[in-house]
Formats: sequence, structure tokens, C-alpha cells
Amino acid sequence: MSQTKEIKVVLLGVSGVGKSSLLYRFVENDFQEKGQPTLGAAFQSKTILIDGKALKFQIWDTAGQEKYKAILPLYYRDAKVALLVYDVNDLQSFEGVKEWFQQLQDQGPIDQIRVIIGNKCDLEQNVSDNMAEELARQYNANFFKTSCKENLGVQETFIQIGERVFKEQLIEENRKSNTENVNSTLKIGPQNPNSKQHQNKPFCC
Ligand SMILES: Nc1nc2c(ncn2[C@@H]2O[C@H](COP(=O)(O)OP(=O)(O)O)[C@@H](O)[C@H]2O)c(=O)[nH]1
Ligand SMILES: [Mg+2]
Repeated sequence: MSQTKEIKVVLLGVSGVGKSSLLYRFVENDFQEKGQPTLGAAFQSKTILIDGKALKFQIWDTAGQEKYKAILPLYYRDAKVALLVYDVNDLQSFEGVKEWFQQLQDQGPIDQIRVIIGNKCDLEQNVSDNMAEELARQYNANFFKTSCKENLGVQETFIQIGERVFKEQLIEENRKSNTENVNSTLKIGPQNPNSKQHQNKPFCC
């Protein structure tokens, strides 16, 4: 089997939206009605297969409380994927996602994959899908809805993130090999601009 690719993922969002529950559902496929508040940050990993290729998610779960805000750049700065979680029942938590986008635009890595997750979709919805879709468009992010309680959309979200990771990797590899090809073509091209070969070449545009 080919080598396992590893990526760092960070869970962000205000307290109580279900970040720890998402991690628990994804890794242990279980749910706790009364979760414990996360202190600082916690880490867990899980490997899944996507089209036969192994992808290891190293997931950092952060605490949403204000007092931990100062340490969060340590976790998102080198994360390939940021999961911005809100509670579909709680409009205020969606404002938290907007604030996170601002902060990541200012201080996060440029090539980070950003994903909006509307959790608790088993509850009454007070944030419309339109609002989340619009935000996702604005920031070139993905948008998924999940319920950790009912086990809806969690595994699917991680699979789709993995597919995007491999797709971007392929694009990057193609771009690199194209650049290498162009460089080697340039090396064997005419070195003297006045050479006959150069003069006879049809000029384009
Ligand atoms: N109804 C419902 N409750 C959830 C869901 N996910 C998490 N919760 C509950 O929401 C509360 C906060 O969850 P937690 O994972 O600790 O949130 P965090 O502070 O963002 O890590 C807990 O009581 C969870 O049981 C969900 O999908 N549906
Ligand atoms: Mg937590």
C-alpha cells in the first residue's frame, strides 16, 4: 500500500457547538449527552481510506472559551484544514464562525482548507442554510451539516475533506511537473536569440 498521508486538522468555534462531540463521533463513533468542557486543547487521530489511499487525520480540538483564545494561533497556524463549527440552533454561534474567518484571513495559512460545519441538525434550525452557503462562497470554503447525536454527516464530512485534500495534492503535483517540463524545455531551446532557428519560429500573439 502507498504511504499514509498525514494532515493536521483544527476544530474551531464557540463553546458548546459540539466540537469535542464531532471528534468523538468521528474517532469512536459514539456520543455523550453530557460532554466535558475542553481545557486548552486535546488531540486525537484517525486514519481512513479514500479510493484506496490512506489518510491520517491529526485532529486538534480547541476550547471555545474566551480565556483560551490567545493560545489558539498555535493550533491553527500550521493546520492544513480548519473546521469552523456552529450550532444550527444558535444564531450567535454562527457569528462566531464569521469572526473565525476574519481571524484566519488575517493570521491563518493561505492554502488552508476551510470547512463550515453546521452541527446539531437534529434540532430546530435557527441559522438558514443560505446564510452558511453564502459565507462558504465568500471564503471559498465547504459547507456541511452534521448531527453528532444522530450520527448524520460526520463520517461523510471527513471523507469529502479527504477527497479535497487528495485532489489538491494531485493538482499541485501536476503543476510542479508542468513547471519542471517547461524548465527543461527552456534549457534545450535556442540559447542565442539571433540564431536561425529562433528567427524562423512562427511568432504567436
Ligand atoms: N442535540 C444535539 N446535541 C449535541 C450535538 N453535538 C453535541 N451536542 C451536545 O452539545 C453539548 C456541547 O457539546 P461539546 O462537544 O462539548 O461542544 P464543544 O464545547 O464545542 O466541544 C453537549 O451536551 C453535547 O452532548 C448534536 O449533534 N445534537
Ligand atoms: Mg469541547
